[in-house]
Amino acid sequence: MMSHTVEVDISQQPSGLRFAANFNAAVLFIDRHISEGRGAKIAIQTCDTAITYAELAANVNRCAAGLVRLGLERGDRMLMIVKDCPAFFYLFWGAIKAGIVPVPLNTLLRSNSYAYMIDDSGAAALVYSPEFAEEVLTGIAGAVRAPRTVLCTDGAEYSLAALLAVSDPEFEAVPATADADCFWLYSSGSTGQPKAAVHRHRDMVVTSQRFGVETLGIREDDVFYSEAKLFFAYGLGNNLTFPLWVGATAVLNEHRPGPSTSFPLIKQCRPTLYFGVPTLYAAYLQHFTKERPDLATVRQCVSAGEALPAEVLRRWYEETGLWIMDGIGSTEALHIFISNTTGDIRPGSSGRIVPGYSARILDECGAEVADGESGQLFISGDSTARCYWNNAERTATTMVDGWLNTGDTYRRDAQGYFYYCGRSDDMMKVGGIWCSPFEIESKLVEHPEVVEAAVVGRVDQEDLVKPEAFVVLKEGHAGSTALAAELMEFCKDGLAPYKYPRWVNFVAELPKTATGKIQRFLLRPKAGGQPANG
Ligand code: 3UK
Repeated sequence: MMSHTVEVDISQQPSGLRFAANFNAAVLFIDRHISEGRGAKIAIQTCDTAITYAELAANVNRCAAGLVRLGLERGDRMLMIVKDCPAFFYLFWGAIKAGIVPVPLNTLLRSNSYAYMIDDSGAAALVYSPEFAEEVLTGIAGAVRAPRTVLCTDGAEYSLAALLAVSDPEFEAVPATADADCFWLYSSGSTGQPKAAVHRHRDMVVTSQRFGVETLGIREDDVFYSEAKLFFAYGLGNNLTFPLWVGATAVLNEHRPGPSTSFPLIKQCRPTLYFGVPTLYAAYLQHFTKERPDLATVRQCVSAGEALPAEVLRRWYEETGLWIMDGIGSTEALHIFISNTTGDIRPGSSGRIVPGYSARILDECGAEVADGESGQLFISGDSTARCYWNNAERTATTMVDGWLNTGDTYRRDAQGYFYYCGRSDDMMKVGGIWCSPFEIESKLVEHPEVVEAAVVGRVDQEDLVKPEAFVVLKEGHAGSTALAAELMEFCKDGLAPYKYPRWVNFVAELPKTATGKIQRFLLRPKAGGQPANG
């Protein structure tokens, strides 16, 4: 078995991660723990089960063997619409071990998005949790070319559970290299069509070591709890790669995060590291008068996904005695590349560059700006995606000479602290998840009374961004509170639930350029329409 392992030289910090010529990440993140004597330790904890490292390794092998038996081959893509549960781990690592490329998808999406991703990826297989059957099966029906193999994790006759039951618990990792393609993650674009960031075997090692170990200080005795789900790059790092890198324990919540599902689990599993998003920190603060989570064992809270308003940070500290470490990451970079650190938390700042990464802030001409001035943030580091799948144009504009254009406007002060100043495009983050104005506008104009619509980000009383719609109605129709409510419901029905506009304004016309392009920036309540921190 160990012939496929790697030597990652983690003694050479921060300069040298050395990968063996033959490198399959699954050996390091899964099998290593058996050879290092962690077989009996709990790797995954849920509200009703605990999976040891030995069980995890055996099920990863069964999954790899089972997928191969189903006819999946090296390089084939396997879409995963799977809730946070042990099967997510078996599928993700089983695929990687067999040289199959897992592609975890956002489980909140609708069938048309799944249909698009099935066709865009040319996936050979798709695995889903029974909870998502309706949207997933409709998506498959709507795709031009359905995946050859479709598997439900359990509950169905032809299920992953049944496959594991008849598969071998031993599996030799397929030879790979640190630079070989390993897994993909989709990221949304401003025109609404998502694009897949292609990540390599080494990328998870780099994020686990650079941000996990060297910045956050993750350890073997940690218990990880992530409110962000595993299908986000943020959640995938927090709860899947980081714990498995140091041989720690991950706590999984298969339900939507919120006081009723998270608080009992936190009480039961006693995490030491807590990963949230600004929207949830703010929502929990609102809820504190009724009920509080038991954070007695937590030594560090982390936030990412969107800017953490300074006020939320301060109030969380007042209420819990815990500082939140805000950091910016992206799907393309895989995890956090600029971050605050324990003992050095600057409210309103994203912190400083994470070791192993470099940042440049450029003006429109591509020249580096002076300290204190804002510009486009570019970063480089060893965990950035090789390319976007099947999209040479976006690859060429986003990944330039080893630098990744983050699409964010930032400024850096003389001490090296970075301050978020908004997006450079029209995209917005709602609850840490991408929201394309174009997608919401397209939905609104499907309504029989709507002629056209423009959507922008507006900050709410918590300083967090939510979509706001400006709608032009057909002649003879008048705006009303009832119609505004109807349009919100209409959007909730056809879009991922977090994407509906929280405010609807009826207007006579929309501001347009001479070429007819909507000038969304003229509709934004203030420059950038972004949180007023920093
Ligand atoms: C925004 C932030 C200000 C920013 C992510 C941690 O969010 C993640 O990845 P996505 O691809 O989005 C990336 C974009 O989100 N953003 C994220 N964090 C912050 N803006 N302050 C922050 N702290 O626009 C960025 O370009 O969904 C976060 C780890 C892994 C991730 N993928």
